[in-house]
Amino acid sequence: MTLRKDFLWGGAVAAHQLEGGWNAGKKGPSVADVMTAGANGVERQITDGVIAGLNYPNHEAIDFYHRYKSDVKLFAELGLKCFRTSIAWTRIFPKGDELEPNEEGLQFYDDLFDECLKYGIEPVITLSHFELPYHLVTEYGGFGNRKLIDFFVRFAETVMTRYKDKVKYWMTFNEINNQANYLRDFAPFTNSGLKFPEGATAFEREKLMYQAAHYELVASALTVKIGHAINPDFQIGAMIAMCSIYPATCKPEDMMASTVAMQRRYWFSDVHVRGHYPAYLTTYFDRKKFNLDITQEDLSALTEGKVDYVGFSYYMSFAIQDQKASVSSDGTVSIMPGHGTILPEYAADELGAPTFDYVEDRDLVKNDFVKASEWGWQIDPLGLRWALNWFSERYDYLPLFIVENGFGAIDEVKADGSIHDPYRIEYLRAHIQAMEDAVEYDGVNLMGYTPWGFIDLVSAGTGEMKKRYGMIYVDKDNEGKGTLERRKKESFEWYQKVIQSNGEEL
Ligand code: P53
Repeated sequence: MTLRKDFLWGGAVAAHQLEGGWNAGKKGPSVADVMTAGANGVERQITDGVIAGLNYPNHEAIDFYHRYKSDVKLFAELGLKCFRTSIAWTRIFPKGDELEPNEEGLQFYDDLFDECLKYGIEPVITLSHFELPYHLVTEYGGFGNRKLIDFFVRFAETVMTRYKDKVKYWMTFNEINNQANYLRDFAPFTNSGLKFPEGATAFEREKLMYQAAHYELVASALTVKIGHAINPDFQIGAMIAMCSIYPATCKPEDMMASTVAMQRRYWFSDVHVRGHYPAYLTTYFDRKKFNLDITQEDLSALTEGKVDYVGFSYYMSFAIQDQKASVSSDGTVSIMPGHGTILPEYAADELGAPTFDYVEDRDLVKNDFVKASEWGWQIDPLGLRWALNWFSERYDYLPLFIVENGFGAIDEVKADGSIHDPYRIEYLRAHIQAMEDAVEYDGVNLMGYTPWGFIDLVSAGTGEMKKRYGMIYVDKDNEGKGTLERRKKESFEWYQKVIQSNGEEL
């Protein structure tokens, strides 16, 4: 048998994408509650507070808050060994800066975890999954403010103490590295509650992103240390969004561009795992003259709170090409086809320079060797095996946990109510095969696999319902209409067998 006997087969969700009940049980608004519904190619709007008349899909989501008992029963039927969800920070500390937690919120998760444990389903908990209290944005500027370290640690300590006998597996910050895409508003806001002033330069955005990420890494390290004191059996991990960045060709400059791009997108896990900043990054900080607020005490905290495992999401791979643009004598810049928009802040002299600085929206190109989903996500199962090897070599075969993987697609309900989703089965099968190959042939140390959104939920990126990942269908559309009824898709029975056979029957 390829996989370990206690392999954690499961399913993954996040509180804000399925619970709903956004103001029930004294819950406060989170960053997810001020984001409107977008669409494929249409960004979600971040509004100033909740504005009447706009569509905020996370407010009701799929109403798991009220339906968790029957849903967990269905999860048990699917055969899940673990259930990855997050604790909505705003249920526990509605504004984020209170000294005392909200008992009603704590009770909800007690009940939810009891319900899971009743069926032998192990909860796997993310502490911060795009759910920062909105009050911390308006009053403190989100994680751009050092005070957030204390607020987060208080929240983490509260829930780790409360659930110390119910939850063993934890993760600190979901996809902490999404904000490497700091020129967009979405990731810095969802990761860190950052809102940039109108007209902020690329330099100012980038600096603030690094500052916030630093405070988060310190908060994470302190949490790891405190968590281990609360219960030495705790397994506390990082959570990284892994999109392997291939060189578009074997041209040496493309190879170098891919190396630097990987550093800029994945330094976060280096700090989580090794407990210190890598030289490639401190050199970059010096060159850019960011002058970040990083104290000696922070650096000690990082060394004392190294993670036990690396959790990561994997959906797609990227490709990068150097020589993004050519500059003509009049100073105008033309971009090669397939490249994003060139930003005026990124002066021509940076292009083709020996620094190989990475700008996510500018530098990535389409990979013609793979197909993409309707949302343009490039499907690449072998990229998952590559990623497992990359983490393993880099972190000396530390345990890895694939905590998200899946295929967002439009499903059709037939007249008889059935839903055939062979495309989803095909995607999952190929990725599971790749992960099993990585264990069997490459020796990676793998704890588990929890496919994303195994019950349909609100998309994080677009706020849509129709970008579905589930094996369980939820009757609700993009406008928020539907009965919320749950239905098994064809993939439900398929995944049931995969789990039963410990991944032998794909
Ligand atoms: P949606 C970007 C790239 C990779 C993963 O995403 C991402 C994102 C942000 O959209 O997010 C993770 O719903 C995230 C989940 C999210 C899931 O991937 O945009 O951890 O919250 O729902 C899928 O299709």
